Amino acid sequence: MNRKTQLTAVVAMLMGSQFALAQISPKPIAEPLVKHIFTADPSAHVFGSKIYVYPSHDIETNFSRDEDGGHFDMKDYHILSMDKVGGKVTDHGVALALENVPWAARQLWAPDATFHKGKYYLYFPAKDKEGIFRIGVATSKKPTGPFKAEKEPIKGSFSIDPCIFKDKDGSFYLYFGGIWGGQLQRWKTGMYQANGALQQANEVALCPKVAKLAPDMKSFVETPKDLKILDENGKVLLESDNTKRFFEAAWMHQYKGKYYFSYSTGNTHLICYAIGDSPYGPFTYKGVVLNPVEGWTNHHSIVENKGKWYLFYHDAQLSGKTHLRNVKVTELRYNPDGTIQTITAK
Ligand code: FUB
Repeated sequence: MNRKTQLTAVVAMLMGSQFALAQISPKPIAEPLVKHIFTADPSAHVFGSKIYVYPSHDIETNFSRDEDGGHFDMKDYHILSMDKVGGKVTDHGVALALENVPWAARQLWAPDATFHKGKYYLYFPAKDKEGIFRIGVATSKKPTGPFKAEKEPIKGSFSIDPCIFKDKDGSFYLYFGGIWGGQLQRWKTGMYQANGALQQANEVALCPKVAKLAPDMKSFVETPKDLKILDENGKVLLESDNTKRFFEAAWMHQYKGKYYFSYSTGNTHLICYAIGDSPYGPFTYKGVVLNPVEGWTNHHSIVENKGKWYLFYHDAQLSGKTHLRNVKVTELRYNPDGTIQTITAK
């Protein structure tokens, strides 16, 4: 074998090995829904005959990267719509801007939306003027806005990543919470404590929160409750179960009469899910919906349209930067026993 043939053989061997392919050219399974702006944290819903996506709108920022997520410095929301998955995606422009939220100072993070009695409701987290994350609500006659924000955040709300869920009896529940930059660890006592510490490895993991909404859709009827996630043996997850325990990005959906609570594990970058029999839980951990994507964060929503189920998610394909993400969609499949088939997106 001469030198040229030897070299060609080595390159061919490297390119042919799984390792080389994974390292050299990871190929994502889906393309960004839009490329003209950065978008993240997609909450998808079907209203009428269209799919609407309520994402965060990522932007470049002067804030440097920190453990509190200061580099996620979003200032408005844009809503996307499409007739079907794979169809043309429309960006409806600014639906709500930070400057029009009287109580908010910065960081419009992951939102969600719902429809009730002729109105659309947008739920969103932002830091108030004291630097504390609260959850606000804004309303519109149209799913694409413009939305008008309430003067104050929802009383008794805190932390981030609201998910609004309508149960079969017509009641609405708000799920929320996020650790680290999302400040959930500062609310362990029910009061805000600026120095609230993260859990130790042997302590019970922090729970996401759930509260039932009042008929006005702008207030809670109760103090937010812990949403318990148990392991296969009925034991509550510990902080050290960090490939299973909740970190942020709550989502709730129903499938064949069961409640599916899904969420990100944060620093282990998975979207996991747990199944329960009531909107309040308890939930039993079942597995992974989505393996880690490009970028630090992982965030998703699950929605049915025209007889198929879809996972909306994000990665950092366009920018390669964790705080400049792009939303995507792929089909999600259930096994006959109701478990979800794990998706690997890259
Ligand atoms: O987009 C800002 C934050 O990043 C979200 O609130 C988290 O879920 C993570 O995706």
